[in-house]
Amino acid sequence: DSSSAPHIALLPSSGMGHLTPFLRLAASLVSNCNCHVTLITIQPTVSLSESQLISNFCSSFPQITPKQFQLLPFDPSTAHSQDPFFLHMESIRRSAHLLSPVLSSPASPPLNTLIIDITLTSAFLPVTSNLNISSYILFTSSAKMLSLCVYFTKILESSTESNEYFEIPGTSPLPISSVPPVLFDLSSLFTCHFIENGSKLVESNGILINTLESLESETLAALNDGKVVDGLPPVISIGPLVPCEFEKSSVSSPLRWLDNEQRGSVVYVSFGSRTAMGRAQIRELAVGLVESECRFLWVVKDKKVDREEEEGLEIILGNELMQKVKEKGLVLKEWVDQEGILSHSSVGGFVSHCGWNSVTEAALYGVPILAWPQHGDQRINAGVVEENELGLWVKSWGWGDGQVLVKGEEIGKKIKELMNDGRLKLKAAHVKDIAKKAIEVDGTSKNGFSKFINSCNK
Ligand code: BUP
Repeated sequence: DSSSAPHIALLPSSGMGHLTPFLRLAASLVSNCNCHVTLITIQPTVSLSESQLISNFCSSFPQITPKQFQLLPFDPSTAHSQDPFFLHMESIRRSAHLLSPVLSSPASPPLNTLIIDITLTSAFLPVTSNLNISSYILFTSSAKMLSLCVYFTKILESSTESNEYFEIPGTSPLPISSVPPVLFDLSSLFTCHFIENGSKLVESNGILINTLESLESETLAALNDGKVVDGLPPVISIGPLVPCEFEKSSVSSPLRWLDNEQRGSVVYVSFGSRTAMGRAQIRELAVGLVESECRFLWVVKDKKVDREEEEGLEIILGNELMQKVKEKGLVLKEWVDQEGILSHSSVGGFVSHCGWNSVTEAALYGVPILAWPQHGDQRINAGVVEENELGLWVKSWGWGDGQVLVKGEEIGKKIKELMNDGRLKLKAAHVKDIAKKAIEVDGTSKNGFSKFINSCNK
């Protein structure tokens, strides 16, 4: 009954890792829950992929109202970060007071909820109280990472921490070696946002999280039972958010190449939308892929922001290595249809940085992961992968900061191990079954959506 369906506005943050789950959520609210949806589109975006995805989304969903949110001019030298995505988040946060006028025009039905990206929480919660609407936060990473986010100030205050683990009540010990290194620099922009957002979460009406309940049931229970912090609003797991048709248009697809490969024989290699490995490590990875004796589909990124990519892979690898790579696999330096790849029957393994969206997609399609976390939340997410036996993780490979150069020979061996591990394949297939159930009627994701919609209508 769409007459009682709420009107919900969504405010995504910078980068594909944030925009993608927001648009999947928006699509689900419109198509499965009959909601009225307003999408706040931030101008300009950092990457080309973001503006392309927004435009594809808007043409696929004409019933959604896009509202442009033009950012104020911003001088990056006034913020403590070099990362274009974090700087963009800061610029959105500094423009927060401009959102009220954008949302206050009369709407039918009237707007009753704003879903805010976790990175923008503390700056935009006041907007929802001005407009007298509910506020929900979308947490785009794992529940384990959420537990760190809400508990982090307590860790800073406490003097009793061990040198090896952070103890977050009700959850398994978190190795300090998995904590995002940037959090040890209290003056960094990321850490300032993390602390402010984490401490303001209690003031929201609820937290939606793109995780699969059964992968993280213990952590979710601790969060919801008030064990981690007192007074946290409901944490509702709505994951895995499902990839949609609009993500496919106008992106190149190597699916035809995969059609000619044998079932489960290809390893897919990608480190997400914002990780550019150092060139020496890219070369070792190339050697590793060649030595793995597996067929591979490798997506290479040489620059953090796609607009800046210029050099062909020949320049990075040199002609001889490039030739060998081309004989054994398909290598691309462009945006690909990851969902199409992970759901293809020829793909049998995924070398991944463990960005949370990639982990949820691997779970949904039952593809075992070789975790190679590079920065941020990715070691914490790799821990979730390892605990659930959705993949392997060689912890000694370290962060992707260039301090450890992992040799090609070792990479090749691990990939071979990943692709020949029958037990892991079964485990991953089991996770896939659970993920499919979660999105069916009465599944944890479907029930999470109902709980959220019901609370919007109260
Ligand atoms: Br690259 C790439 N095609 O070529 P993560 C990524 N994706 O569809 P990240 C493509 O972008 P954060 C490509 O399926 C996933 O949904 C992929 O998000 C898609 O990692 C998304 O995995 C990438 O969370 O973001 O980009 O590093 O750092 O925010 O986790």
